[in-house]
Amino acid sequence: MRIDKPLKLAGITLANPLMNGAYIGSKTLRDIELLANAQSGAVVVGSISVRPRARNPGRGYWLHKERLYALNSYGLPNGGMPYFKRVLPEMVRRVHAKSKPLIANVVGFSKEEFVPLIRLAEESGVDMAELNFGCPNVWDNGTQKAILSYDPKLMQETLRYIRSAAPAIPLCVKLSPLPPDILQEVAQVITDSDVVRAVTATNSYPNGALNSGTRVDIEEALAGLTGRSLKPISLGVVTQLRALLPRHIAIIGSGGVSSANDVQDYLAAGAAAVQLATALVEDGPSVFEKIHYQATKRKM
Ligand code: RRO
Repeated sequence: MRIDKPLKLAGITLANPLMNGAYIGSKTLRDIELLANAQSGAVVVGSISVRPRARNPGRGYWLHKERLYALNSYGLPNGGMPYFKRVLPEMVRRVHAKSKPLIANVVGFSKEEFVPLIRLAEESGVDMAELNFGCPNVWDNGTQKAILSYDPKLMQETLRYIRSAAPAIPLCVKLSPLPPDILQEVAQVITDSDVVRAVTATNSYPNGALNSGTRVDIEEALAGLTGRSLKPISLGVVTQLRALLPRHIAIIGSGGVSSANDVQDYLAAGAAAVQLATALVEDGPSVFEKIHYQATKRKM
């Protein structure tokens, strides 16, 4: 299995199956410039919300001392539509200059909010919009905002509304790690939606508790779990989705990818491509080069 060969995903071409996931280092023009120069097959920008958002108070990110997992609670900080109206076309130019597609991860707090975000992506020349249905860390006066992934009915309504707006670019849905019963229902909703071309599985596992295994600053807070411990869970979701979704819906695996072996596991489970986030926080964009090097050595 080689990873340095082009592939098609939802009609767009990638030089290889590696890309960053939307993460804390994929939000500004400077971030996107760095990612454009990395040895990935695509770049993801975001998450982008309608209105600008500040970070949640506190550190935002904790790594287990033996790197078994990370926890994050940033709360979707980003410049919102005002910022991305200005910079998204330039982000597209810089990523296309490296012969890669740009994927925009967008998040609405209602079905209506997704549409202007998708329009912004289309008008800016973005190649695919990834709908973030798994954002775990947004709280309002002590109440957590709904995580769409766990509410198939709301997801169905949202996708129907989006379909009626006739999006002009392919759409991908990024899901949370789902338990088996909800997973089957969600797979059916996505299949029936007639508007989804790809699924990213998975976002972080919501509402992990900070504890003594995290390195510093133990606080009373809930946070999304990512990294190595998430991998078997996400890999299981990919395996189940691949069996349930029709072949024309591609799967992007995400959760604990930091080596060629991880990539191979996701591709073997039926993913067409993979996203990295925690490994990028820890090691920076050179992790892509490391994976290509490992893949050559392993004769993947
Ligand atoms: O910003 C975050 O806290 C965050 C988001 Br929007 C997300 O989708 N997943 C995550 O783990 N953190």
